[in-house]
Amino acid sequence: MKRVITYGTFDLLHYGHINLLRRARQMGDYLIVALSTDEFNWREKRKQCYFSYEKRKQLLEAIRYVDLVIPEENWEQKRNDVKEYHVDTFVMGDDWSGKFDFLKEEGCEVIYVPRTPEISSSQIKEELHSKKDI
Ligand code: C2G
Repeated sequence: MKRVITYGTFDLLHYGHINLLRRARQMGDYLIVALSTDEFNWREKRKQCYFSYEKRKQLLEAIRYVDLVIPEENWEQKRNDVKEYHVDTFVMGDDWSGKFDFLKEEGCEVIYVPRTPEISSSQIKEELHSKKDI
């Protein structure tokens, strides 16, 4: 069984996230999503999520491409995750291109896929906010 992993916040789930998850799942037989916790998002990315970790986890677990959701609590856990979950392939959008190549040292394939253009959780928030002001 080929095991794939990806990491992210996945707030305000949108079709860009779904494209990523579908493509990641198509690279293997089992997809693990390491979902950024609320604490990690705020401490490390200064991201205040609209949905809590539990709600974002619930949404991800409802997606046919996702087999397991685990918490992402720090930047350093990836190396250990790859070993602990016997991961064969690591996939991220290409906005992260090159950032995680060190995982190849663990015998893990590292693939960056093109981001879906013109959609992001922050863009959704901004556009909804500006509409509210009309
Ligand atoms: N993504 C995409 N296309 C978009 C938006 C996002 O392909 N239009 C991809 C991102 O490249 C990423 C995944 O969807 O691979 C999740 O995106 P975010 O939730 O924004 O994740 P991010 O905040 O980048 O956190 O340790 C890695 C970090 O946790 C990634």
